[in-house]
Amino acid sequence: MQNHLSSHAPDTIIAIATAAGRGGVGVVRASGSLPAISALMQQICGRTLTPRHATYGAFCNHDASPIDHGIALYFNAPHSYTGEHVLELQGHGGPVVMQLLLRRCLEIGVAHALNIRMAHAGEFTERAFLNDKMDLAQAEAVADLIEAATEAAAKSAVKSLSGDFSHKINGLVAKVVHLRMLVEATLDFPEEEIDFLQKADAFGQLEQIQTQLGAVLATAKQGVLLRDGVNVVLVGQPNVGKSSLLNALAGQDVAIVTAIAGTTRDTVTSNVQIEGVPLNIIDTAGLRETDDVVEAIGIERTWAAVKTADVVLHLQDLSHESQAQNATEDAQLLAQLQNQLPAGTPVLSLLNKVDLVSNHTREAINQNPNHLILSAKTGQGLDELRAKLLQIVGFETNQTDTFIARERHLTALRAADEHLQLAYVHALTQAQALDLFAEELRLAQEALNQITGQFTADDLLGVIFSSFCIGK
Ligand SMILES: Nc1nc2c(ncn2[C@@H]2O[C@H](COP(=O)(O)OP(=O)(O)OP(=O)(O)O)[C@@H](O)[C@H]2O)c(=O)[nH]1
Ligand SMILES: [Mg+2]
Repeated sequence: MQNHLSSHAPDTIIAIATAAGRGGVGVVRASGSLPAISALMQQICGRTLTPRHATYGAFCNHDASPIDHGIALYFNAPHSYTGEHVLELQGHGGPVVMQLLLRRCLEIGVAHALNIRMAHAGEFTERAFLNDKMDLAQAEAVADLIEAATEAAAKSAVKSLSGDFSHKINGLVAKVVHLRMLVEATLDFPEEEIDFLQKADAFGQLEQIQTQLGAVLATAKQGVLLRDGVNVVLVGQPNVGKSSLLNALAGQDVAIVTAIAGTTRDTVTSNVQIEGVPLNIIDTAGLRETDDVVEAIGIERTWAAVKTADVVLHLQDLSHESQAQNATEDAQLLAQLQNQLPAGTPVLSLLNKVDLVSNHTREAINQNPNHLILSAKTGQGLDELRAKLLQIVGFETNQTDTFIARERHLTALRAADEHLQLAYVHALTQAQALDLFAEELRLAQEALNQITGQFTADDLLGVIFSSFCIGK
């Protein structure tokens, strides 16, 4: 890893590693220098611990009275999570006991001038990254595993954490480096360059890298969906069945449903998953002209929710008595939606309450492929809706080798892809542009390296690790 170690703080950091609140076990973790960790062992456990052995005993206060009894674990550098000397005190999981242990550690730091301080969010993992215990994509996967909202997301995070994603990136980088060497060697012999490159199948190699990168990008997109989930916003006129649909998708009564138009005022969100993709389904107040102050505020909130949508579901009521009137209003609503939404946000038309209409009407609508017909009441059409949602967001089911990924990774992969394309253009169109070809390859390599953290600005590292929880 480059340059990061120089900024490595020598302080010893401590934190409660377990979640806030009460639990069977609570863990205080310390990582840092040998003198500091040794002092903590001596002062709290009363002895020097054998590395990687569990030792049961009292955790003592300054007057030797026990704060708690528990298991102490010492990991000597570099054989620890952070690569530094690490001490873990596993006590009873109460907030006060944990605070007392933490305070004791800080006291020992002050008494022995040992620079022991509270850890920042993600600082243990940041040190693991700085000490080459893991690369940046793996470090990010630690946070993503902890945050995973579905089983599929957790499985993908473990894959990234085990290095699957990094391995693919490193494989690509190795191929780019090989090609760069070839091209740069050729730069010194301009008269033979094209011939030489052709013999070495430089273009074949480039195409192969592009294909491989395309496959990684496709998998990474799936990984981003699993990590970030999708915001699905339900909109429509009052009474069309938005809240009923939310309840049907959630499998429980989260929103109030009545036959009174204007029932929903606040937006109501429910988290559901389809094939492991986390979805936030957001029910909103029905859209119409109103003099009611509360309803008007609700409608403002609907428009605010619409702006956060990855997908909008525009619900319409098939059973409306005055179809013509409602069709006009729905057409206006759709125009308004398209006005408010960022370009490209998909809007799916749903015709609800199909259970109330005649076979004849149903068949007529079935001919129109732009609508999904369903009944929030009977559940008819819900499976089609789920499948359609996955299709719209681009999730492919039955993918077993998905690793978790972030928008940042997609940006880097796309940048690498663009540089490879430019490299191709330079090499193909102008024989004398081989230095540009080489330069684009270098830039592609740099973009790929951002994913694993070989070339990552310190401020970006700050952003990444500060989103972790404290103690990790
Ligand atoms: N028969 C039938 N009735 C439905 C269906 N979906 C909703 N309803 C009924 O339509 C009425 C309105 O449903 P809601 O889910 O409250 O409608 P909404 O769009 O949330 O309405 P607002 O909150 O007022 O905007 C209720 O009486 C529901 O039971 C359906 O598929 N079939
Ligand atoms: Mg409602």
